[in-house]
Amino acid sequence: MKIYLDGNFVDAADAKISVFDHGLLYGDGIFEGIRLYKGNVFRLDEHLERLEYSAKALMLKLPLSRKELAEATCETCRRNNLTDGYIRLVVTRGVGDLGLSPWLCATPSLFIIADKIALYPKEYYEKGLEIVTVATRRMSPAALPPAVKSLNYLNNILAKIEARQAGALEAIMLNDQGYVAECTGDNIFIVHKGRILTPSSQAGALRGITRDSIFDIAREVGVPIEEHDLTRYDVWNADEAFLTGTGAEVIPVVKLDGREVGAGRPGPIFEKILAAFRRRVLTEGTRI
Ligand code: PXG
Repeated sequence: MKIYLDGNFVDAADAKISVFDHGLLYGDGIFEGIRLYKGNVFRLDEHLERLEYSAKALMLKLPLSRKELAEATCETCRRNNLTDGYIRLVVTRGVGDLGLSPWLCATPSLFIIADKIALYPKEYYEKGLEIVTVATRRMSPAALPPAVKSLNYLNNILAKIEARQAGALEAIMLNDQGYVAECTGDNIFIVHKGRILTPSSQAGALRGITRDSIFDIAREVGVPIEEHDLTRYDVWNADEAFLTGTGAEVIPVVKLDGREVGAGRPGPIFEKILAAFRRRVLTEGTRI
């Protein structure tokens, strides 16, 4: 496997980052997880735009332009003869002395891994996920804007541990006001009386690229969709619920906190959305 690392393609065994990199020492860095479908990098431009927004928020200067980043991403796929897979693009603050200050780091590092993806087991796409709400809250925007896709995922990792301890594969995280924010690595949607509802980024949801595509799909299939504050009660009493993310794609939720959601099986609006999503992943984006 060839990894893009700061302008060069190196073998995976040689793709190494310094122990003085602030991405490792402080989680000072950003990333994107991107999907490749039959030679199409899904919504690459949108991913790179979000990367630029994350960089701006952290006052991190990206080492390449958007066009150059796109080219490096596609070239990484080509070098690995990959037509389907998962791309991880990471920008770290770079090497610096010990000490928090980002100004100690002269040059950011950029690496791109293009690899296979491990999805949720197939059966969950057919029968749906049973998830739980966990005690760990989504980071408050007053502490760190949740829209920044940073290398600080401990908050979500604590929630993931709680989910596993409760026997669930995914968990809902609430924001500090107690409203539903999102899951540990996925956005959440519910269907209520024919409308699709999802928490806003102000409520703590990452502006997911898959989430964005659901807005376009809902318009295409003629189902009203809007951002709305949601409580656990709203999800318990929804007709349908589903999660979206680059890794998970679109996956149904049939139980939350022991309560069946809707009929306890994937619903008709979910099925419609999923079918449209499967069509779009082959056409929306950038050919490698
Ligand atoms: N919320 C959070 C907190 C995420 O990390 C999403 C929502 C969905 O966004 P996209 O843009 O992917 O539709 C994410 C992204 C993993 C993994 O290994 C998950 C994500 C990113 C990277 C790795 O589970 N989810």
